[in-house]
Formats: sequence, C-alpha cells, structure tokens
Amino acid sequence: MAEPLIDPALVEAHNRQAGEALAQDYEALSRSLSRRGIDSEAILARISALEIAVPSWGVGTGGTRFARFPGPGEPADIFDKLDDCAVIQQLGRATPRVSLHFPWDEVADMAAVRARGEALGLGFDAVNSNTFQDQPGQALSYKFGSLSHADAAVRAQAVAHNIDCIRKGQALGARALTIWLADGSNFAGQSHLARAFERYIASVAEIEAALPDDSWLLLLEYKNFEPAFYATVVQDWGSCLLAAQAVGPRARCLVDLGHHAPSTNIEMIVARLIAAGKLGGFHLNDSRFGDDDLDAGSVDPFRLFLVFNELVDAEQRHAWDEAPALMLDQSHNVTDPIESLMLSADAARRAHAQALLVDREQLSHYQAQNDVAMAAETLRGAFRTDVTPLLAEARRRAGGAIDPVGAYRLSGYRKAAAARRPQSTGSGGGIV
Ligand code: LRH
Ligand code: MN
Repeated sequence: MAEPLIDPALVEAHNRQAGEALAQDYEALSRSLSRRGIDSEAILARISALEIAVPSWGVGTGGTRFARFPGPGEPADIFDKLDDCAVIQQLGRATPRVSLHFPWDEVADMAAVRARGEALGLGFDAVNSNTFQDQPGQALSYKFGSLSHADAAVRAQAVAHNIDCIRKGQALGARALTIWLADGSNFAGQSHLARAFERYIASVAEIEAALPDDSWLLLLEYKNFEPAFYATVVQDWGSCLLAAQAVGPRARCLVDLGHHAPSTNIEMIVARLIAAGKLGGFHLNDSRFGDDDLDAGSVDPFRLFLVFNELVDAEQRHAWDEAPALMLDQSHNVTDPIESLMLSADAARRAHAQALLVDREQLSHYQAQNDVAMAAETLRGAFRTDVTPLLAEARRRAGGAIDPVGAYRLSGYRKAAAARRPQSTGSGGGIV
C-alpha cells in the first residue's frame, strides 16, 4: 500500500462533499451517451487505464533564459520530487510513473530512489540523457555538439553518458531511454549537414547495442530549433524516422508537441509514424509560438484531441505492436507545478475520452461518401462532449480526488513543503 502524503480522510471528506453532484452529472452523461449507443462504463474503464508519466524536472518551477521565479517549497532533490509526483498520483490517479533526467536526478544510490518510489506507489518511465549542457569537471565540451560532434572523442563521451543512463534506468526498472539532441548549427556552413547526421546515427547505433534486452526501447526526440537557430541535426519527424529506421527495431520516434513550427499538422505526423511502425512516444504540452512548454490542452485542446483521435483510431485498427508511451514535458513558470501537472494529466485523459466517443463507423461512412460536413461534424461532436463527470468518476473510483486541485489546496501540502524545504533562489536561464 503506497504511503499517502495527503491525509486520505481529507480526500474522502472532499469526495463526500462533491459526491452527490458528481453522481447526478455522471448519471446524466451516461444517459446522453447511451442515446448515442455508447456505454459510459466501457469508456470509464478505457480512460482509467490511460497512464501518463510525469517529468521529474516538471515539479520544480521552470524559467526562461530571462529569469526563473521559484515558488515556495521547491523540491531540493530527487526525493522531494518523488514526493510531489506521489501527490499528483494520489489525487489524480493518472500518473503512476515518473520520468527521470540525468544528471539532474543523479544520486549515488539509485536503488534508494527506486525503493522510495515504490514506497510512494510510483514506478519509473523512460529515463532522459543530457548532452545539451556541460557538467562540472566534464572532460570535453558539448558546445559544438555531442552524438554528432566532429570529434570522435566527444561522441564517445556522449555515447558513454547515454549508456550510463541506461544502466541507471535498469536500476530503476525503466524500459526506455529518451535521447533529445540539441546538436545543430547557427550559421550556414558551420557544419556538414549530411555528415553530422551520419555521425549521429552511428552514435545512436552504439547506444542501441548497449540496450539490456528486447524489452527496452530508444526514444529519439526531434525538435525544429533551439538551442540551434540555423539547422538542428534531428530537426523534424523525417530526420527522426530515417534515424530510427537506420538504427533498428528498438529505435522509435518521440513526438514532443512543442517541437514543431506553429502551423504544423501534428496529427498527420502521428498517423505517418504509426504507419511506419515507429511511433514510440509523446511529450505532451502546448504551445503557440515555439517550444513554449505550456500545460497540455491549455492553448489548443482541439489539437490535442486530434492527436488522441489518431491514437484511438490506430488502436482500433491494431496498427501497432506496442502503444506509444505518454509523458508530460512542461515548464511551469507561473503556476504551482503540482496543480499544472494534475490539470495536464486530466487534459490528456479528456482528449482520450472524447476520441473514444467518435463513432468511427459513421465517420468512415461519411468519409467514403465525401460528406465533408458530416464527417467533420462527427469529430467535432465528440470533441464538444463535456466528459468532466467521466474523468472525475474515474478518479473517485480509483481512490483519488473528484477535484484534485481543490483537495490539494485544502491539504496545505505546499505550505508544509515550504516550511521544511530550503528556500530556492531565482536565477537567469535554465528550465529547472
Ligand atoms: C527539449 C526537451 C527534451 C528534454 C528537455 C527538458 O526541449 O523537450 O525532451 O530533455 O526538454
Ligand atoms: Mn521533450
């Protein structure tokens, strides 16, 4: 039994207060769904099974290159971060695993991290390497790249770091390594575009060869720009797909929603990566301009819905051997990270629930008839459905809070954390 950090009696009292209203709302939604031939209990079972990993780096206040304004009770180390992730899971019941980032979460005794996670009822999802910053005492700099660097010694250093991350992941019971590569150039001519990509693929192949067994995956994350502002070695889904195909079956593509030019049709990319058998996972967030790392569903919830629509459709077509991993990857600069992560996990489940309401038989019929209006309306109708009672009922039945943010604020957890944790100082730059 996981150690609850929020008093369970408080959650029960909170749920008792909100329980009657929820029961009425759930009943009403169930009736309207059954008029559409949809069994709300079946939908509830599906959304209750949808699990989203939380990023360890997301529970600290984020910042931009201009400044970071830390909030009260910032987590000081991985153990504080696990506590905060446990609160998100206790109240939201959608995020049973944490994704760690090395060396940000580096400690000597990884077994102690695993044990603490298990005591809190948390598992560990994909681990993340970091060759986009130089660490104190690091022999060779990543200023001009890492896995694609022109110097073989720098590439070897970066490969060794990634293999070290795999070893730490094994100690945690993780089964995937995410590699996001900042490598790129700021000026035309600065690097050889083809050779840099070849070097990257050769380095990733070395890392792939170090994977412990076939249950492990490499998740290759692409990004259209930043920190490089002329060319990024893995800048788009095409480059990422070419690399994953070149490296082998255990290499898959990771779609960070914020890593595309503003008007990109991301659900189309998702459909293509599924068709190629290379969709490995997501970093969910939202954005308007660049890699804004805003809360998932907070800018364009229809776009998030359209991504989940492709996933539900693919699942129904048995289009993959393994469902893609879902993780949040956000930077919480002005909100309490715990609240943002609970609301973002809810936004992901909301998009999933709405996508499950799409009448795909009817949709295929309208598509076959080129009945454009009704085909589009079939999707929009599902998106317009307020599934809030379904999401709250799923939490209540799983022992969570009907209103996670309400229960969290009632608990005084943040105030108590601020009292026992060292006050964190603000700084310029860096997302954590
Ligand atoms: C790069 C990225 C990557 C992480 C980092 C924290 O923008 O999305 O996934 O390593 O954010
Ligand atoms: Mn990411």
